[in-house]
Amino acid sequence: MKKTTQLKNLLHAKELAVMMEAHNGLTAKLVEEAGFTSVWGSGLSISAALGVRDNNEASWTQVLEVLEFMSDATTIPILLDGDTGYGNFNNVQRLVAKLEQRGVAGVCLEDKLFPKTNSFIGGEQQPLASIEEFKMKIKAGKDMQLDPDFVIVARTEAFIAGWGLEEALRRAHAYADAGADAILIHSKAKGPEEIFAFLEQWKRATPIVVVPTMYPQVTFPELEKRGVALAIWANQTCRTVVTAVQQNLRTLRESGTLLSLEDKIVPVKELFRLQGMSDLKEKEKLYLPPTGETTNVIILGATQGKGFGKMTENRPKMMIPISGKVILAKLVAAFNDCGLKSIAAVRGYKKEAVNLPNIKYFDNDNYETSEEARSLYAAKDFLQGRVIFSFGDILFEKYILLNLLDSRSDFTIVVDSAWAKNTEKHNRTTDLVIAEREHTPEYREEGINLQSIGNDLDRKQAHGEWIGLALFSPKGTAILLETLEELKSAGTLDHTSMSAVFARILGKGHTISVEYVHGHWLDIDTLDDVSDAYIFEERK
Ligand code: SPV
Ligand code: MG
Repeated sequence: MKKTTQLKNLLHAKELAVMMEAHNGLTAKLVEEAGFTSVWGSGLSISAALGVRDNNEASWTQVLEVLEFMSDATTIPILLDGDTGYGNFNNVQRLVAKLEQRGVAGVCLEDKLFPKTNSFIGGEQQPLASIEEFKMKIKAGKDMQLDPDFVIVARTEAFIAGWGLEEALRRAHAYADAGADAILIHSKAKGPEEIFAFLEQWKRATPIVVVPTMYPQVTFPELEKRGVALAIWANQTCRTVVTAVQQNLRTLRESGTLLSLEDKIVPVKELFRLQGMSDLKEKEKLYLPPTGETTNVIILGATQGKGFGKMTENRPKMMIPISGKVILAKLVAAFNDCGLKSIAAVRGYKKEAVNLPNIKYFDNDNYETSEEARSLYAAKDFLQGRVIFSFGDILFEKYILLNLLDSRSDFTIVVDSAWAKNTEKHNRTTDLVIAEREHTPEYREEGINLQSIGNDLDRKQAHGEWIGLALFSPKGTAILLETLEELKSAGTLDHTSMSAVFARILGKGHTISVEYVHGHWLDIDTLDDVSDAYIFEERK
């Protein structure tokens, strides 16, 4: 039900309704959670919470901002204490329009003069607005509202200003005549008698609202029996906050330890709950691409590498420095740069030399007699959820990783189509790829799947080379793990390369997507590659 309609219904229900004060989004939410059915946007409390006086020191748009947070945080209606309407009829019209836009269900306007002062401060000196002028303010507000259920409460301060019952009634009638949806009759007397006297005389259908701050002893049945529609508990939330903060801060100052408060204050997670974090978590699942922390990266770097001479005497290939940073550190930085923080490296040769921080390590101690599948299997605890697989001896441009992370396939491998032109590399053993089609500028529109992969394919037919980067969806990772387990049971895990693992996955009928690149990466297989890598890195 619309908030305006809810408020209107509360005013016209048979039972007395109670409206509870709030002064920001959090307290408005707490009011709703406590079971109240409407919120009083108290001028006193909102200004107190802003650290200013209840004298229109906060501008009306500043109040509006607070109201907007309160309205967003709640599903129950809010009645704003709109003071005098912050000006004349024109200001009231603008106020009503803005409140409607922000989902505030109604406004209460009082017959004092701008800038007002709180009713409990020197009340008798407070001048009242002329009845005629105030009536037209009410009418201007009513004429402005678009939603017929938006509520305008007219509040008379006749008792507050010391004018007595007759003036209070005269004003109440005039405001009801002007179209007010309810009359708030305010009093600062220590007992409810003058309010009761007013109620005795009020015979009209226009509902009556009271604020029993100064006569808190009055009971519900007493008010209900006399026909009050709504009682506003106008400032007790704010006073509760002040009491609790004063007490707890004193305790903290005196004890000097946070422990003195731990059992007296809500846990941080209660704040998260009130902020609706669970809702955001649900939406993240719906709208966020599954990147970042949920993707595990596994870097294979168990081998020494051949032909690097002294360079790999005391460290494996992935620890060779290239322009001031070892290859593994460069890889980690590249993954971090794309939001990937959960990174593992598989070590083997000279594993003690592999000691970069913030990486999880797995070891393949049989690195001398085993191949890539064995190393990957060593990291099987990391084969969970979405996984990026990377060789430990490659460098690549960031966009390659970003494009790979965008893939929605269960298996995606990055294939370099520039390989076909790089005749120098034709003499090396590489993981050749035959895809459905060659690399064309349009290939992304339809996507291309892998047909075969291996280092024994016909070079003339090959569309490119697998660069050693791959992405597995959570389902893909599960299939990968199952495939590795099968190889283990068959006793062939030690002698299986990664390309052979992909070939096996293909053989099971799964589809592997090809993400083409044309250069912009390199692998480090020889000493020449190391100097190429310097140039590659300097150019980046
Ligand atoms: C407020 O809460 O700001 C009010 C009610 O206007 S009272 O303080 O009782 O005047
Ligand atoms: Mg007020």
